[in-house]
Amino acid sequence: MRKLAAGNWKMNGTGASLSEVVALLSDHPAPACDMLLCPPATLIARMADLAKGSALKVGGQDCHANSSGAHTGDLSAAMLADAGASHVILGHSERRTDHKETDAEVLAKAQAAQVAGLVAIVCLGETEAQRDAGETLDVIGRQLVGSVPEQSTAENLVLAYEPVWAIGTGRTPTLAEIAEVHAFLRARLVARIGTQADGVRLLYGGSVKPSNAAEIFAVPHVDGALVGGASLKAADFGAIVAAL
Ligand code: G2H
Repeated sequence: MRKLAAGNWKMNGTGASLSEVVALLSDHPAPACDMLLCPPATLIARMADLAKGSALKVGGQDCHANSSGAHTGDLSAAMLADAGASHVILGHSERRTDHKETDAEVLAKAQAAQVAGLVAIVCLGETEAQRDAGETLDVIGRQLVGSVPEQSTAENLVLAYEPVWAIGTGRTPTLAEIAEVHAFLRARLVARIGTQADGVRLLYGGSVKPSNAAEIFAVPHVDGALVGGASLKAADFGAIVAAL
C-alpha cells in the first residue's frame, strides 16, 4: 500500500505561507508516498491551484454534515470539493474538545464527505487519563464503531490514531504502544467494514517530526502520518515525506 504523509496546518497560515508549498513541491516533485496538506479553509483554493499537476493533494479540516442550508460559518463537503479538496480531516480531538463533537456527529460528517467524493480522515485517540486507566483500546474501539461509516471503502476512508496527550506536546507513545493500537484498529476495522479494511491507510499522529518519523513508519500497520506543527515548514514536512 502506498503510504500517506498528511499535514494538518490547523489554524495557521495566510497567503504568505504558500511559499512553503512552492518549496515543498520543488524539493519533492516525485515523492515515494502520497502527500496531502490540509490548510485553513481560506487557503484551500489557492493551495489547490498551486498543487495542480503535482503529487500534492489538498484537504479540509472539517465539514458540516448537511449539504447546504442555514449554518452560518460552516462549510459543506461539496464546497470543499469545489474549492479543490480531495480529503477532509474529521473528528480531530481539538474539534471533539473545542466544539464538543460526538462520535455520531463525526459519523454523519464522514458520510457527507464520502457522498461528496472526498476521502474522510477520521481521527481517534485516548486522553492521558484514559490511557492511565487502561481504557485505551476500549475508547478507540468505541470511537471507531461510532465514527466510521459502515459503507466505507479503502478509497474513501483513512483512519488517524492520535493520542490526545501526544498532540503538540513533543511526547509520543512507545513504538510498542503504537503497534498495539494500530493492530487493534486494523482488526476492528475489518469487523466494521469487512475486507476493504485491509487497504485503508492507518495514520499515526501526535508530535511526528523528522527525528522520529522513520522509526514510527517502520511499525506494522502504520501507513503514514498526520503531522501538525512539523507540516508548516517545507523542510520539516519534506524530511517526513522522505522518511516514508
Ligand atoms: C496532532 C497533530 C496533527 P502535532 O493534532 O493532527 O499535531 O503533530 O503538532 O502534534
